[in-house]
Amino acid sequence: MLWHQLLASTALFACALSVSTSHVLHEKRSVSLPHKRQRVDGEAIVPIRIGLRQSNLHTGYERLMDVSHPKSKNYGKHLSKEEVHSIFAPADETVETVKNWLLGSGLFDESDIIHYENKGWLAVEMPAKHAEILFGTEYFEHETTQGEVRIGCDEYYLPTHVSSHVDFIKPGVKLSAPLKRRQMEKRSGVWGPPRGNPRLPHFKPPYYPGWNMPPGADSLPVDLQNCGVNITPTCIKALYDIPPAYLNQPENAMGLYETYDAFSQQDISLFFENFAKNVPANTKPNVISVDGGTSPVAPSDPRNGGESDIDLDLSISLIYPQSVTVYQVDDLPNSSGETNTSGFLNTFLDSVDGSYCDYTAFGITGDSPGIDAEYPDSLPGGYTGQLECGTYQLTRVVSISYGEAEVYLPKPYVERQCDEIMKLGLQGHSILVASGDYGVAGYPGSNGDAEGCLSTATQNGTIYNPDYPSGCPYITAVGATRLYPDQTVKDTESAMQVNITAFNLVTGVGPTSLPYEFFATGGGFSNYFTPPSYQAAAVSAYLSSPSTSSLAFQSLPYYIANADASNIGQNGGLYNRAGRGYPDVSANGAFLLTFVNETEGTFFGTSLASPIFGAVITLLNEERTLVGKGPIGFINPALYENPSVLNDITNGSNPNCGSQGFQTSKGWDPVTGLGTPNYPRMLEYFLSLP
Ligand SMILES: *[C@@H]1O[C@H](CO)[C@@H](O)[C@H](O)[C@H]1NC(C)=O
Ligand SMILES: *[C@@H]1O[C@H](CO)[C@@H](O)[C@H](O)[C@H]1NC(C)=O
Ligand SMILES: *[C@@H]1O[C@H](CO)[C@@H](O)[C@H](O)[C@H]1NC(C)=O
Ligand SMILES: *[C@@H]1O[C@H](CO)[C@@H](O)[C@H](O)[C@H]1NC(C)=O
Ligand SMILES: *[C@@H]1O[C@H](CO)[C@@H](O)[C@H](O)[C@H]1NC(C)=O
Ligand SMILES: CC(=O)N[C@H]1CO[C@H](CO)[C@@H](O)[C@@H]1O
Repeated sequence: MLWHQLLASTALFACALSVSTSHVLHEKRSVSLPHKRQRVDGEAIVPIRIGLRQSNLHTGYERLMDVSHPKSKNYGKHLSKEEVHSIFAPADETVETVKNWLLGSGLFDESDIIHYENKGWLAVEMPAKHAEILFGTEYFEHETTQGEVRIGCDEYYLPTHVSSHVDFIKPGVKLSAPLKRRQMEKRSGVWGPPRGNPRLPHFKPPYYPGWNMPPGADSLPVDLQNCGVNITPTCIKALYDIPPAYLNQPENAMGLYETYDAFSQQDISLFFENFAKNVPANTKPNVISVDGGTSPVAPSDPRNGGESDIDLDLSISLIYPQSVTVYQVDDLPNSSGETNTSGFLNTFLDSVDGSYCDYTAFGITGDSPGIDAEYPDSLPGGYTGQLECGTYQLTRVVSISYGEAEVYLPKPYVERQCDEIMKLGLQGHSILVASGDYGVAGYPGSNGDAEGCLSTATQNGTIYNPDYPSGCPYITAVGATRLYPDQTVKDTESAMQVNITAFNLVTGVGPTSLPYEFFATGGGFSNYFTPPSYQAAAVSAYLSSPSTSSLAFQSLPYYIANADASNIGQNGGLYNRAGRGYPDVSANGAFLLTFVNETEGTFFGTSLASPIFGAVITLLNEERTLVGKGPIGFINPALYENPSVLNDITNGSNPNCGSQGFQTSKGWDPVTGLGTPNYPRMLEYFLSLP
C-alpha cells in the first residue's frame, strides 16, 4: 500500500498530518513472509521504538581498535560509560527533528515521547491505526508454526527530512517478535535420561560402553585417565594448563547471561561435590534479576533445562574463589512481556547500558489483544516490582550461551545491536557467545527447514545459515572442540562433532530423535558483516592460501552477499565468501558429566566452550589487576595478532545442510577459529600488554 492511498482511506487522521510533506520509502522487506495473517486491530496499542541515527558510529570500529589492538599506543585505555554515550549520542538536531515531526502530527504530547538515557531511542505508544498513518503502512499479524502472533509491516515511509535521522522503526520490517523465549535455542544437548523419567542410579565413570583406556593413559593421574569420554574441570585445567584459581577481586566477578532457563543450587552443588572438590558445595552465584528474571529454581522445575547449570558448573569450578554473577533476564515466559518479545539480547543490553527503561516498550506486548505488558504485572508469574528504568553494572566478562539465526533479524536491527556491543568493548568488557551446535546450519526446525538451513526457489535446505550474535565482529564467538575416546589430555583436540543419537543407542539412555542426531560446532560466514580488519588476513588465508586449496569446502559454490543480503543463495551459492568468519576461538564442548534435576547426564555443545573461555579471560584479568593493569576488554584483535597463544586445531569439520561444511586448517578456520587456550602463553602475553 502506498502512502497516498493510505492517506486517502484514512482521511480523518490525514487532516492532522501535513500532507504536503514528501515521504520516502525507509525500509522494505525483500521477500514476503509466508505466515502473514490479518490486519492488526486499529485500536491495538503498539509500543513504537524509533532508532535514531547516532553520530560518530562510523568511527566506532577505529575507536575500538584504538583501545584493543595490541599495537595501539592506547591499548587498554578504555572509555567510561559517559564518554561513550556522549561520543555516539545522536546530534541534538536529530532528536529535535524526529520529535517535532511526532508532535506536529497532533497525536501526542511531549510527555508521551520517551527519550532513552543513552539518547539512541525515542519510544512512544500509539494505536496501530495512528502508526499506520505516520509510517504510511499497514500492520499485519504474522503467525509462526508454534502459533505465536507477531506484528510487522512489509514497508514503511517517512518524511524526507526525517528519514535521514532514523535508523529504523520497530515493529516495522522487523517483526515484533522473531522468537518465543521458551523456544529460544539453548546450546546444549543432553545425553542422559529423558526428562520425567525415574531417577537413574549414580553412574561411576568410566561408563562409556566398550571404552578402553587409551595408550599412555595409565601413566596419568587417575582423574585424567578418561577425559576422552568424561570431561571434568580437572581435565579442562590439564588440557589448557590452567593453574588453580586463587583470587577473589570484586571487579573481576564473571557474568553469565541466562534467560528462562534457571539453575538449581542442588544441581550445581552436586557437581562441585563430585567433580570440583576445591569448590565448597554450597557456593552460589550472585543473581541479578533483569526485569523480573528469577533463579534459582527447584531441581525438578521445568525451567531447569541444564543450560544455566552447566554454565555455572564450569565457570565457578575454574575461577573459584572468584565470584560469578548471573544476569537472569526477563519475566517468566507466561507473563505478557515474555512470550511475545523480540531478539533476546535487547532487554539485557538496555539494562546494562543505562538505557534500559520501560520493559514493555521493547517487545510487542499490549493491553488490548494481549499485546502490552504493564508493570507491576499482575498476571501469575509476572514481574510485580515497579517498572524498571535503571541500569545494572556489567561485569568485565560475560558469557552468552544463546543465539538465533542471523536471517531472523533485519540487517539494520542487527547492526544497531552489534554497535551496542562495540560500545561495551570500548568500556573494557569482553562479551563471549557460544557459536551454535549444528555446524553450518541454524537450530533444527528454524526457517521451516528440518535441519535449520536456508532455501531459495531452486535450493531446498542446502544453504548455510549463519548464527547471530556470532556474526557481530565485536563479539568473541566461541566454538567447541572434543577429544575422542581413545585420546587423553596430552593429545590435540578436534572440532566437536558427535552423533548423540548413536551414543544414546549404545548406552540405552537418552533421546534418540532430532535434534540430537547431529551435533557439530557452529561456524561459517555472516551474511550481514564483512571481515573486520583484525580478521581480514586470517579469513583471506583460509579462503585462498595454497595450503587450503585441497579442502573440501573449496568445491562448494558460493555467493557474495550484497548490501541488504537479499541475494543469499545467488547462483546456487551455499555461503557468503565475503562475510565475517566465526568462531574466533574455541574450547572443549563434549562429554561434560553433570547433574540436572539431580540426575547425572552428559552434555555437549558450544554452551560448554563459551563459559570455559570466559573463565580464562577472567583469570587473565585477575592477574592484570594484581599488577595494576586494566581488563583485557575486547580480546579478538590481540588474539588474531598473536595466535600462538592458542592451540591451533587442525582436525575435524562442521558439515550440515547436505554438504561438507568447512574443514579445519592450520591457522584460523570457520570451525574452531584460532584454537583453544594455552593459558601460560596467554598469561605471559596479556601481562606484557599495557
Ligand atoms: C525430576 O526428577 C523427579 C524425580 O526423579 C521426577 O519426578 C520429575 O519428573 C523430574 N522433573 C523433570 C522436569 O524432569
Ligand atoms: C503461568 O504459568 C502458570 C503455571 O505454569 C499458570 O498457572 C498460569 O496460569 C500462567 N499465567 C499466565 C498468565 O499464563
Ligand atoms: C524440501 O525437502 C524436504 C525434506 O527433504 C521435503 O519434505 C520437501 O518436500 C522439499 N520441498 C520442495 C519444495 O522440494
Ligand atoms: C546418527 O546415528 C544414528 C544411529 O546410529 C543414525 O541412524 C543416523 O543416521 C546418524 N546421523 C548422522 C547425521 O550421522
Ligand atoms: C580426527 O577427526 C576424526 C573425525 O573427523 C576422528 O575420527 C579422528 O579420530 C580424529 N583424529 C585425531 C588424531 O584427532
Ligand atoms: C500480540 C501477540 O503476539 N500476542 C501473542 C502473545 O503470545 C501468546 C502466547 O503465545 C499468544 O496467545 C498471543 O496471541
